[in-house]
Amino acid sequence: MPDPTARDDAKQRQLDRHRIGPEGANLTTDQGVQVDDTDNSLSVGERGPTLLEDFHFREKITHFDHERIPERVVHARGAGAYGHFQPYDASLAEFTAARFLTDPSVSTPVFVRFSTVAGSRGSADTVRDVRGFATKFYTDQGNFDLVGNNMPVFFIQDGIKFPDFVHAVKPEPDSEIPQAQSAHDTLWDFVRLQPETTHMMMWLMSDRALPRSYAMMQGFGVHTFRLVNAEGRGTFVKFHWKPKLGTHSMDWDETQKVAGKDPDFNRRVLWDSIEAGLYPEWELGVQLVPEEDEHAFDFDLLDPTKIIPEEQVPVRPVGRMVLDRNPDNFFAETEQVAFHTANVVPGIDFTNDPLLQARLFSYLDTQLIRLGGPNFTQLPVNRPVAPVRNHHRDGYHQSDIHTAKSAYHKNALSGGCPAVVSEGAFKHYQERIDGNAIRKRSASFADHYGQATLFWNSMADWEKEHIVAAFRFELGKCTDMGVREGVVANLANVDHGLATQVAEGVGVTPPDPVPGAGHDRSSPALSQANAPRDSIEGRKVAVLVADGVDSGAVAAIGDALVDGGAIPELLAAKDGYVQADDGGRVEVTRALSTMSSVLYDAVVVPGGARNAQALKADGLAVHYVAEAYKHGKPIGLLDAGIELLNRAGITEVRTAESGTLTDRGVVTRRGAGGDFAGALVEALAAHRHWNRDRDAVVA
Ligand code: HDE
Repeated sequence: MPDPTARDDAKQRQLDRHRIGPEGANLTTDQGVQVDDTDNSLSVGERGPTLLEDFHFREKITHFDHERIPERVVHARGAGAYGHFQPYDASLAEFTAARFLTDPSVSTPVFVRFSTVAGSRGSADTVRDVRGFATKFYTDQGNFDLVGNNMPVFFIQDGIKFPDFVHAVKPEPDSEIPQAQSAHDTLWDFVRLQPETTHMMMWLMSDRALPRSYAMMQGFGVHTFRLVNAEGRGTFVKFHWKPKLGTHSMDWDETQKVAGKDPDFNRRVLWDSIEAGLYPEWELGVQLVPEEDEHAFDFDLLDPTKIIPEEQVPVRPVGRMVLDRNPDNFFAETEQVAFHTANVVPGIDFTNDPLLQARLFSYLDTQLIRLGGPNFTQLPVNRPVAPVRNHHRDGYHQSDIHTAKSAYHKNALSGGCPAVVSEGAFKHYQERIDGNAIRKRSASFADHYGQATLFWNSMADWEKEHIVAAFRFELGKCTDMGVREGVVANLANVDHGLATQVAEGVGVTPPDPVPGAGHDRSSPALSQANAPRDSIEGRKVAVLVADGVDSGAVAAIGDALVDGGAIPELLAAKDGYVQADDGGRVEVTRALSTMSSVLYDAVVVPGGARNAQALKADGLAVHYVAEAYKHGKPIGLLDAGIELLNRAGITEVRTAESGTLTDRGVVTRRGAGGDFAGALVEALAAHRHWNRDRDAVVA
């Protein structure tokens, strides 16, 4: 159930002062003058020209004309929510002075924005892409922004290449095609010529690029940051978000279909789950590396194309974040929120990662144009809850009224205020740096393949199959054969088997093995096969019904799913209700035609001879079953409902003779025996079942 107390925090109280509703109000101009007609402009006679003096008309149109602001140059498509973060205990105090990470009595309000990277604001959610995972902590020591992604590495090592990378991945400049896709010549041309992209491309071709929901993906700060304790001692740190529901993905064919059936899929799931009180939750964790171990790894900690394997440095749990409130206004909050890697609080500092250093410049710079001047930090969503006092003045959209005569430091006229004090102030970490100005990448950044191989080696067989299929799809869309060849040649440095399989799929001669390439190390933490599979929370289940349905079975299945936090929906040929086998009515949630199997995590067909007969004759219902099978989803069938399997062309599955049986994630029951609902819940918690001949099914 929604916890109303969770919403009463310092940030929400601050936002309340800006929230305006229409209740009981009359329509006015922006000047507060009441308006008696907003449907007819002022004209000379009923059929004459419109008059310039119609200030209401002019104001209304002018405001409308100026409603749009530039979308983000990357991460334009996003969805956000408020919540709070709380540390478990004070154990991190040894490493950081940041109160919000070390005082377990402090609950810090947050705003999180999830996003895709390449697409425009109106593009589909479920495209193959990296997901942004940006968190603004409104701490009592100022705002801290953790502007992360759902993948722990990045495409490039130095921020100076970022415009090149983005120009390559965005739609091609002549035709502005394709939208929100990486499968095109310019991206892969960039990739083949920049081998440092290899590790990230392995992640992008994996199922990580197709998250089932934002609540089922990890988040990473990517760069190595620095924690600084009260004595000024630094410790290297990598930030991790681990989702309570585990890390789960969708099928590539499925995501492409969802992009048409419901382009708002991820945004909608986030919104609906918060409205339903199923609050998304993550655990914040840190990997800590003492400064003296800076050079103890076979990669450079400053290189953002590298992870620290969790087996080498475990992720230490720090606290919990829960998102429990949707925004009131998308534009005011989700669109105008401005994250910046430079927004740090005492106890957190930067490192010399050249990608991070570039970001420290870029975010403020882009926000100055996107949000129209330097006062965007005063926008309600961006305002810190910590007091803000300084000598910054004026500029577009200044909404504070500074009463002091003195806008300078030092002053005596305002009693020296605002005062510069040492206690509680941010103090930059004092790192000793000595060197010549030089444009040269360190040799310690040179290995572009070792961790790409580590990732590949760590994948389960089905994950490897998906990666090969993704490379084949992407390169298969490239029209330039040289691009295909270049990428395949590069992949030979990762794994010869991978390169060969990709080559065979895209009509390119398989490359020769690269001497010395590859190794046999792996990191089990990288595989989604090892994600927790103990919850069905948030999973949606389509229960197909027609007249004659076994209403007892429908109720029992529904109860078991709702108990576990899943969302069953009853779909029939038409909206309204169906007549159950016992003569009663079963309410229909939606018509089959308004939804699609790709919008559910499982499909269930209850028993009842007439029910099964009707569903078997309905091509759409049969398609739900076939397509769910193709996408590895659990399917539950009872008694006569089992007949839909054959009709859907699914022949390899063993079904129950009597009692309950699960085979390849298909749960069947004949008669009364066994725990059908329990078996279905188990199959649903397992998420997807890839041990099927999915290609044999027409869907
Ligand atoms: Fe960003 N990035 N980025 N980025 N980034 C932006 O800032 C940039 C990078 C990330 O929901 C922009 O306000 C540079 C890594 C997220 O509002 C821009 C470089 C990571 C978001 C920008 C990077 C990210 C952004 C566009 C290479 C993961 C969306 C609009 C040096 C750790 C935040 C804006 C939101 C947004 C620049 C690389 C994550 C242009 C120059 C690495 C989640 O400033």
